[in-house]
Amino acid sequence: GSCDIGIIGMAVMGQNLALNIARKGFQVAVFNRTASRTDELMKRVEKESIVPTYTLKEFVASLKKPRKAMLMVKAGAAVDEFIDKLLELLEPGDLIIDGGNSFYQDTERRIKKVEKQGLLFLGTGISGGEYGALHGPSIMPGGHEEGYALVKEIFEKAAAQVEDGPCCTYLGPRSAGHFVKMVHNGIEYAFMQAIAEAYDLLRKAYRLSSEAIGKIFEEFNQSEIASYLIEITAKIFKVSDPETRKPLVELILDQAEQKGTGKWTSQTAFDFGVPTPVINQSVIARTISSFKQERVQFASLWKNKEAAPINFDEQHKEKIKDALFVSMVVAFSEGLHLLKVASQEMQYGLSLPEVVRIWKGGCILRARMLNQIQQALQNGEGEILLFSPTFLNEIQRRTPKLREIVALSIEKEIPASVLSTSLAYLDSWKSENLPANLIQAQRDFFGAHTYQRVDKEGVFHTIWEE
Ligand code: 2AM
Repeated sequence: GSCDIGIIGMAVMGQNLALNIARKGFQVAVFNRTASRTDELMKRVEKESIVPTYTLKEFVASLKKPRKAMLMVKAGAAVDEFIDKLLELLEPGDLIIDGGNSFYQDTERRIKKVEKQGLLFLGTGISGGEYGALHGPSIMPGGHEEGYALVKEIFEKAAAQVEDGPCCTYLGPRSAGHFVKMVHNGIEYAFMQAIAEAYDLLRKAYRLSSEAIGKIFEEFNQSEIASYLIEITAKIFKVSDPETRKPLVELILDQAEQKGTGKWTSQTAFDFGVPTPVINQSVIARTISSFKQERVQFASLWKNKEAAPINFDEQHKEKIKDALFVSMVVAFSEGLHLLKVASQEMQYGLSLPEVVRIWKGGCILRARMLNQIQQALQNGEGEILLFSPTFLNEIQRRTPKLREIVALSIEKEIPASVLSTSLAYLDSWKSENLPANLIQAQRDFFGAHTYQRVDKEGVFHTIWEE
């Protein structure tokens, strides 16, 4: 065969990635279970650069050796099915790449299976949505380093480009790539929820119109919180429904869905003993939103009263921006903390400055503040980003504003659980004393779990009650 790489799975991400790679001068074989999607893609391209195939055998035969077969199919069973089928058709030395959002433990299992047969495997996170896939995503590969060498040129050319290089680098062995992508998505959940809460305050506490809110986000996107998610938020408020002419966002049912990457981040953080409350809370917020009917019912039982709106001025705008800044830094800090601990536990050997570098373009998390974060990590400032001298001042200066915004949400009875959790997280870290002494006493009381003392060495147990 003559193709430099083959892609299986011609949903939008797969199609766009194939087009992107083909445009960079590579020949790409494509395959999809349902042939119509392959045909759909072929209508979008100059022939030659993309070779449609209609059986897996034909797909494999069209690939140059060592063959590179990339899966862009739905995470889960479909990935296992294709790996099994490919293992029958490929040869030792060939490479299988999983470009989906696979759970890292699945990737651990798959890589063992693939390498047992002498083939190479890469578990690769890809972020950037449809647009990114076509114009340059952030690519997060992990697995066999020899495998990466086979696709380095293709991936690095297909990836988004920023001033310090392509947004793609080999991250580490086994599931390192999928782990990093999972955490990326966890942070993404937190950003989205923090932004949504800011929106909720703007519309409910200040009673601003969608149009006015859109303008505020547009301004935010010229500030230190400039980021892809702020940018698309500003754009969303500009779109109106063609039928009713109302802002479309106001007509969208307030039930958030999830595919699991945020939940996995939280579950994994619990497994590794890393506190990620803001990420956890953003998963919970989506889950609560899904109980729409129940919320409607409870709201009518509760008989909410509408509070009088507050006048909105520049100061309020600054406060909300500062609150978002702190929440965003906290979300990054939590995610990076998890990556740091996981890298040790899983022996990924992750370079956190490199992780942050490849998040600077292409991906959903791209944000102006990543430059500073990268700098702080390169300087080796602190185990936890919050502690870095670079961010300490930035956060300390803005936290009183976050506190005011959280106080406002409480007073106005508007849930802002991610913003308030960001604050509680900061307040916990900066507490020299937490009430865990009482927890220890309770544990010792009912379960003889023992405790340590602040004034002397040793392990103690007390008969608290005769
Ligand atoms: P389809 O077009 O044949 O449905 C995203 O859903 C992509 O994953 C699509 O390309 C889809 O193929 C593919 N996919 C999902 N489940 C699959 C399965 N069990 N077997 C093969 N392909 C699957």
